[in-house]
Amino acid sequence: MGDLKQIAAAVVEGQAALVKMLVDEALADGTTPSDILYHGLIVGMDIVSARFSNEEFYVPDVLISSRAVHAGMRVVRPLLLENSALIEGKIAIGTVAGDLHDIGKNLVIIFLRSRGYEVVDLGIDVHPEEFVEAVLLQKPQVLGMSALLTTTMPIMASTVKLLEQANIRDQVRVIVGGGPVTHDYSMSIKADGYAADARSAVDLVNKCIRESKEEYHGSGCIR
Ligand code: B1M
Repeated sequence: MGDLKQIAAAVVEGQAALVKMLVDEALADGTTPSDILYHGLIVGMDIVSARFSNEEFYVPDVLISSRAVHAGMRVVRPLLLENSALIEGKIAIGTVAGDLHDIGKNLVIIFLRSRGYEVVDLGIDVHPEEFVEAVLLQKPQVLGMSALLTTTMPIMASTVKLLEQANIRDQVRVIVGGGPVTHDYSMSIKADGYAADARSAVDLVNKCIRESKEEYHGSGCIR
């Protein structure tokens, strides 16, 4: 476990080259790619995520650590995919129409990708029709919407309604987040879940993906 602790520490310190070297060494020593991912890279990113939540780390720290985690992921991902050791899950996520704020959304994406999820970044200023199109074309298990303005939050409700009208609401878990969004709001628009920050967004997605695999129908991931 010594190597894995070093990998986690190097992720926290944001040392990309060191992470890659330690991952290569651990593989050469016979550590499994799955152990490297779950007991090294993800442990490191969980520490980063906790420090970010506690305001010990700021956005640039997260970006530097994310570069480091991705240096390791590039090595283990192909090996994990060979063995299907990654949790299979696809998330499409965007900032709603009229809203250009994407720093928070991008952090959520970083944490999700660090967990091994495939993320389709729909960008900013995404209209309900574009969210619906993404569900039809990309077939994600989870659709994420981010809003930072009180004036753009209603787009989340319009999107849920449009998914219903298109008869595809039960094909996807809808999760929402962003500054003015609350748990109560997510329930009022019949979303499946709300996350206050990037760390809880990953926990929520984990739960949604597990539920979607059990052909879960009806109420949402957090209710
Ligand atoms: Co704007 N802005 N802004 N702004 N801006 C806010 C949001 C504001 C609160 C500032 C204020 O007045 N105190 C205010 C909104 C008020 C309101 O409606 N409640 C505001 C305003 C009014 C505006 C303009 C209208 C200003 C103007 O032009 N008059 C304008 C609108 C432009 C538009 O979008 N159409 C505007 C513009 C901008 C900039 C372009 C200058 C810039 C955005 C740059 C960019 O994103 N590329 C900007 C910024 C940077 C901010 C503040 C200062 C910081 C936002 C941020 O990035 N936070 C913000 C004030 C503030 O929040 N303190 C403000 C850091 C980020 C890590 O946190 O985005 O909350 P956050 O994301 C978190 C969680 O919310 C959560 O996880 C993230 C990580 O932990 N989360 C999710 C986010 N999305 C999630 C999705 C999930 C789950 C969790 O699941 C799908």
